[in-house]
Amino acid sequence: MTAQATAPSFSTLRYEEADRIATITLDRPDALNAFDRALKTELFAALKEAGRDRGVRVVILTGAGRAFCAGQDLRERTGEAVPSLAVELRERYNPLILAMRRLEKPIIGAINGVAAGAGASLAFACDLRIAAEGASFILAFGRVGLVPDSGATWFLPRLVGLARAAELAFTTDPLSAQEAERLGLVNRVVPGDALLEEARTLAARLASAAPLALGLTKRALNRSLEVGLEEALAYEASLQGIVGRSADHAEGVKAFLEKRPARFTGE
Ligand code: T3D
Repeated sequence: MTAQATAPSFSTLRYEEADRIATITLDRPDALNAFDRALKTELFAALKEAGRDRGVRVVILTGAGRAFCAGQDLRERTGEAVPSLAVELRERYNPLILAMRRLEKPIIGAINGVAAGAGASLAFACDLRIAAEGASFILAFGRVGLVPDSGATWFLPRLVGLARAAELAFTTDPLSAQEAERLGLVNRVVPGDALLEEARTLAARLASAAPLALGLTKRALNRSLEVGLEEALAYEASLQGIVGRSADHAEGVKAFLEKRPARFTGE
């Protein structure tokens, strides 16, 4: 266990860093961690911090209390001062989702409870999802007369197929963690009290892998969703040209031949 680094301070989330893992905990439990303006701003800043800090190799994203995230804070959507939702998405939610996909470090969503609306989108934007037994996903947008946003219409058909995505969006019925696992939307389901330990165990494994290779793998997987096979093959070759010259590749080969675990430095 390494000493905990000095973490930036936030008011709507907790940012903790230890053992090369940054854990971001959405921390507005009384509102089921719904996104108010401050949480969106701070989550964006926390992701930037995780990207900037070379000591961080993996991010865990979770929620405080009984929910993961209940989406947009609807208390901000009453009265005179309701902003244009198009502007809100362009300026706040969309940069957040893009920051998650562009962060070249794995993000593990530890889905501790309900993930609704943009909270579900946030879960979908993680690279891997481990869900607590009592967690659920709700495309709640339709319940308040909105369309799925923050990437939900993009991620969900790719994760579970078009028909399932349409059903979840049209009906807004909750999807249980168990059903989500069956559909391949979550990687595994664990008892609630084991969730963070499971996420940390997985994060520790990823934190000992070669960071450059992991980051470029995420980049290639992102890109694979947009391109044909020929372009994907060409891209893999160009990325392999980069990592093939890395000290970590040399170390991985050396460690294999010496029959010992590799010590990757990110160089
Ligand atoms: O607006 C834009 O910028 C566009 C982008 C939109 C993106 C979106 O996310 S739209 C969808 C917004 N989210 C929702 O519609 C979900 C609303 N919440 C719920 O449907 C339910 O709370 C849940 C199904 C998530 C959980 O239900 P339950 O019965 O377990 O809890 P509850 O009693 O409804 O909620 C507990 C408390 O959290 C309660 O506060 P109180 O009465 O104890 O003081 C409730 O008001 C609060 N809460 C839950 N969700 C939100 C919320 N407060 C503000 N905003 C919320 N989204």
